[in-house]
Amino acid sequence: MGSMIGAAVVRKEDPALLTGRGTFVEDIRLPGTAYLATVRSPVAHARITSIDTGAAAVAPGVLGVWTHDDLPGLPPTRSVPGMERPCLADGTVRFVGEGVAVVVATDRYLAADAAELVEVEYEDLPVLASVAAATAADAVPILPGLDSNVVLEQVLSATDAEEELAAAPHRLAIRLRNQRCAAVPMEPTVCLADWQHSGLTLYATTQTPHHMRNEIAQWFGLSQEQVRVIAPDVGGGFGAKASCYPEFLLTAELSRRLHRPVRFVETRSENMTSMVHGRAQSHEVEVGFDDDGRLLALRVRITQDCGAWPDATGIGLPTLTSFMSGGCYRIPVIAASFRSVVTNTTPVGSYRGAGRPEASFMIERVVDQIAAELGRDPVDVRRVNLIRADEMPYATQFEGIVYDEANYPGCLDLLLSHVDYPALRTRQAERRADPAAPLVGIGFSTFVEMGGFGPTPLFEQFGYVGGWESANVRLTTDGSAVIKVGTSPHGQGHQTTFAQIVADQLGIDIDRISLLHGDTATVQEGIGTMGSRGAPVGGSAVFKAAGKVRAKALRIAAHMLEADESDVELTDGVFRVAGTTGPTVTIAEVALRSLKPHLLPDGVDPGLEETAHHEPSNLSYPSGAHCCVVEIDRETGRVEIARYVAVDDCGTVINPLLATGQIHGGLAQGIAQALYEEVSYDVDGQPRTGNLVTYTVPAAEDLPPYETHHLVTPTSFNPLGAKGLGESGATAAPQAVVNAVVDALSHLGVRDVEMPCTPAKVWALLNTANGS
Ligand code: MCN
Repeated sequence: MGSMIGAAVVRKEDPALLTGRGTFVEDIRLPGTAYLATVRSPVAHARITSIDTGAAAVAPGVLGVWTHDDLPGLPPTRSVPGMERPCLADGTVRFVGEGVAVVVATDRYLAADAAELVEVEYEDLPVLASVAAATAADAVPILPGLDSNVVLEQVLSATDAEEELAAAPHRLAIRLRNQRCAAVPMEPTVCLADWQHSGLTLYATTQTPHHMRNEIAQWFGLSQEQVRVIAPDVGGGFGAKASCYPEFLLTAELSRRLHRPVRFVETRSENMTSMVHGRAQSHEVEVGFDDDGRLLALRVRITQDCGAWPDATGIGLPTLTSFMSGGCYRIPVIAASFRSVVTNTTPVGSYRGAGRPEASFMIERVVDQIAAELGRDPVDVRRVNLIRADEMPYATQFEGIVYDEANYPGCLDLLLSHVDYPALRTRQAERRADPAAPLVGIGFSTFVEMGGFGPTPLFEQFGYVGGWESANVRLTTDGSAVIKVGTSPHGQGHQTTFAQIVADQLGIDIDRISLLHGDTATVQEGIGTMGSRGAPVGGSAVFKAAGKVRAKALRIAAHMLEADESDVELTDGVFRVAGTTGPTVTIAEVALRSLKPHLLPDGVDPGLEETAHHEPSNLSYPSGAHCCVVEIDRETGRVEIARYVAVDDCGTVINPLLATGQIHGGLAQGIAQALYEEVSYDVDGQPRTGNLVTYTVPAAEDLPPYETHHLVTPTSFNPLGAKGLGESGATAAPQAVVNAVVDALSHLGVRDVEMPCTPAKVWALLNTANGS
């Protein structure tokens, strides 16, 4: 058996998932389960003048109807202190979709029918559905007890960079918008609460079961041991399942009151207004540069629309955007600041990349605009600014933000070796000269992002216990291995990835290695899956635990072989004295021996089971260079991606097959943001994109085949050398696409196209610029 790290092993989890034999929350059946349906506000901002639950309460199958006032003592969901969101509206509704009442019935459909019978009367309040409206001079404060809708304002740099900007030979002011997106996981929010005398079991679609357990225990005044949170198979989360949703608490509380399990299954339309949205930032940028396009100073003022209630996962995101605002470039001075504004819209939280794609989009659009201003090639402008490999680790001006080993110019070189750039420029010129042909545009994105969240001091700002991850590896007497890990995958393939790490350490066949995760009763402490931390942090914990098992197994094997420990080696699951053909013992024999205390060396405890925590000493910073080639139909303005080439550096690639899948998924979301998706509201705060007819998620045929390549620069900050990867595609793609679209239209004087670059927008530009 060769090394399993780097092997293209097919996903162990797929046979079950592809044959409908996965176990999702909705598949879990408990006798006597009742169903909860939420009555949601149809208006964006109003005082509730009355709620009549009478008709609903006597509807068939109904077990009860509750409003905020009927549930005194039910805690709010966690957020910024003083701005906690109640589980049900507390007399005022603040966005369309906010829960006003809940109905529990014996059947899901009876609950839904009864919910429609709840009569709510509203007295309209002024609707502030945009940052502009919420920050207008006469805007009423949306949240109680505040005198403004700006809920957080922070300056992250000691300088405003004005001196350097003023001294720069060139200066540009640029406004950019990163539109609001929806996560749209295949499985919406689902939970099932079962409150027994011994405590609460909550099955939930969450990325962070231990964190959820800790919070719920605290809210209900229970010990952590009395709360068991289980995240079984989870159908995608993309960051949005790191939030705690009101229904998690409501089902728990109502299970307690009704003495029976209570389930909630969100509909797709509910999901579009109830699940946190992502991005929703705008940037005012000023940049100073010289004649070569060398960046001299950058000032970015970020405005975040955080929706009606600041979500715990959303409020810190502009900080991350600020940290990453310099991208992979050497910029002497950066001035970053932000403000977060509440509006009468769905709360904004983490969404694939969470704060870093916004930074990457900003700086990559800025670099392209500098190139356009100077009439230089965007690749050349990137080259003069990229931080070199010999400058790593590179300390940015933000304390604690230190880029690890990487080769940004190397990624660009590798990309260009796969793209015949001069030929593309020739094709572009030919197409421009032929009015019947589609326009061609070429866009680049050289990017760096943050993965591998911790370390603890950084990560605990987001409310988590720590930034470490834990793993336990146990050998059973048949020589199989069981891993328990604190990450909670929801599509990333940890079953396979972590089994590879253990297989590599212990020489056990991958089919004999299983993974337990997502259950706080069986898994030791854990943090969860977000911030692309599975491979670098969770994987490193698995690596360490397996290493401890290996060391102990080696000691037992040496005893069995009557050899000195330092002479014994483990190859393909077999221990022998190195360099000899003499006696051997297998890992299974050692595992069996480990539970026969009388046959163990002195001082060795029985069993082969070890736990390890990995606390990263730094984040990991995945990077890469992507190129997108678009063709634009001059008649319709439709943008088609003709080619997409991605070079990524995630350090050691644990599984190239899964890594490629992660890139593909991220690219799909990044391209979707660039071309198709946007959550929007009208002035009354009514969602215009409340379902999948109006919110245009691309289909497979809308997406191109991807060409992916890896440059491997292992990080020295964890034992695997692996950086995170799960968010890279979504971080890199939007600007590669937009840069290509703008490039295609650049001969018409177009400098920017706002995302999403819809046919209507592009068509209008083609026509006003008289380019058809
Ligand atoms: N991998 C690898 N080598 C590396 C890094 C990663 O082979 N050096 C592979 C491994 O198979 C690993 C997977 O990529 O299991 C993802 O690893 P990592 O980048 O560490 O990310 P996480 O496991 O922490 O996953 C979280 C990340 C995030 S933050 C979002 S959002 C996201 C994503 O992963 N949401 C996803 N990928 C998703 N994929 C699916 N199918 N569904 C989601 O909701």
